[in-house]
Amino acid sequence: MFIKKRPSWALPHFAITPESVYLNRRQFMSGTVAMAAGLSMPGLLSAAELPVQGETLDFISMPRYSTNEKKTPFEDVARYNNFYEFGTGKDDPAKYADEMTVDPWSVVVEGECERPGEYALEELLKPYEYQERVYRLRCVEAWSMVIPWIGVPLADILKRLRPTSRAKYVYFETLYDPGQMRGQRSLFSTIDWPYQEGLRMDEAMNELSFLAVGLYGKALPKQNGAPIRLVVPWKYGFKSIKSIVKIRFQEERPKTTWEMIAPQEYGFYANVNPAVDHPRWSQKKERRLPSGLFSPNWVETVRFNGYGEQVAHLYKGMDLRKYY
Ligand SMILES: Nc1nc2c(c(=O)[nH]1)N[C@H]1C(S)=C(S)[C@@H](COP(=O)(O)O)O[C@H]1N2
Ligand SMILES: [Mo]
Repeated sequence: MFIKKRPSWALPHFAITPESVYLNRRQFMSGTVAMAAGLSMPGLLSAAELPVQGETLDFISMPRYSTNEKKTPFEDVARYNNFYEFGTGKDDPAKYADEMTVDPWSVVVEGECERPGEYALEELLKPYEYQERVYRLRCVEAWSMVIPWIGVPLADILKRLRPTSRAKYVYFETLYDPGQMRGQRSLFSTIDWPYQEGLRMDEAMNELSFLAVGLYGKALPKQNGAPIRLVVPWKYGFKSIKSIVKIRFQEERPKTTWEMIAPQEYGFYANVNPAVDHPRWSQKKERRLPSGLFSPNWVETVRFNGYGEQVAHLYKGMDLRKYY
């Protein structure tokens, strides 16, 4: 069991209860309402849970944000990964991510906001009820999965940190610890660690942007970015940065890992777009996992990965060939 200490920088969480938690408290008081609505009982307890490896999480499912497509089996989601901190092979993360410790975990918040500090993960998550959202994930390498994530909307957490008017972008950083991440010890690594990503503020505040702490009803497997990772389903998978230890609000557009490695191939925006091919391959189709040699399961790639209704307005007037 986690022992809660309340450090001086911690927020008084009662001051910032979001509407959803408030509603759940009310439903908790009249349990029948919660039961009738099919909500997990009792919302209040699940709100403070720290995702613990291998343990199940309470959540409310969000059909409004979920696709009905066939889910990619857990075995594929947890065994076919990109997490270069543990090696470049697809099966390296599942083999070696266990060498990383995820409890305790804290996230440093800095830059243009009123509440900078170092937050224990459970402090950051405390006010919220977890949601389940079944999203498509489309990798720039032309494969895709359908994953039932568990987590909280990114906007809820960012708003609580009170970004100032100068905050135009938000930057994220993955853990840098070569002692625990063998890929960071590799002499052949092309990545200048730590892995870095970023979003424009309005992208980050979009209703689809999500911080996942679990999948398939349990805490995130380490290879999927435990204990907390970003999920931006309308963008290529590399934007969905794993194992986050830093969030920074800033005025300038951040440099991001893949853009720094090969700017002509990977842009800052990285919106899924079948009309803009990767210089070395087509982006018109994708292999939907599970995919085998004899049944590759190719499907058409859709603009914004099928989330145009929610996000197309963010890019009005922008030439997405130029801002790829
Ligand atoms: N820190 C970090 N985050 C990362 C990566 C990585 O190598 N390191 N790979 C990205 C890429 S390319 C993809 S497709 C997704 C894959 O997420 P999954 O393994 O959970 O499916 O994670 C993204 N986040
Ligand atoms: Mo990817």
